[in-house]
Amino acid sequence: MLSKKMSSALNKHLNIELYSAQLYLSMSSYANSIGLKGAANWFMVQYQEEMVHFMKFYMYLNSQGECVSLGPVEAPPNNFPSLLGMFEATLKHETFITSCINELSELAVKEKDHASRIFLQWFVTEQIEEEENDREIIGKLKLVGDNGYGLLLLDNELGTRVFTP
Ligand code: OFO
Repeated sequence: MLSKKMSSALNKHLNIELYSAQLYLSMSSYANSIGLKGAANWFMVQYQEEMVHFMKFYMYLNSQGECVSLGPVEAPPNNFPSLLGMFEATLKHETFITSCINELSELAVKEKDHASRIFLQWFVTEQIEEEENDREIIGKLKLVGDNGYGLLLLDNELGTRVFTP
């Protein structure tokens, strides 16, 4: 059984995962609207991953006998300065998510809630990968700069990402 504090913190984060999903769905649509089909695919896969994150919190809260409280979820932006700007915003958001997961983990330790601490472990590892992926793409985008051909090649690469649940 979860403490009130832990339950409410996990529930709050579940809604943040929903925001993450909507943010990347919005980015996918924006990328599509400016002809970057590969980036649109990359962000669509990211949206799918975020829905998995959301469902992990949902299932965990249910397994602890909690009734989740959904939304409201803030509307994400739907206009972005550039592909580089989108990935910089993605890294910034993921850094924020990492800090949320760290705070949840600290709370679990403080509450001696080992079940939640172990549940959150998966997300601690996941965030390393999320931030690493974003930094790698940002690095490539900076190398490409204004080179249209390079951007198209990179967009093709982003188009190869597949969702693996
Ligand atoms: Fe992007 O890791 Fe969940 O929110």
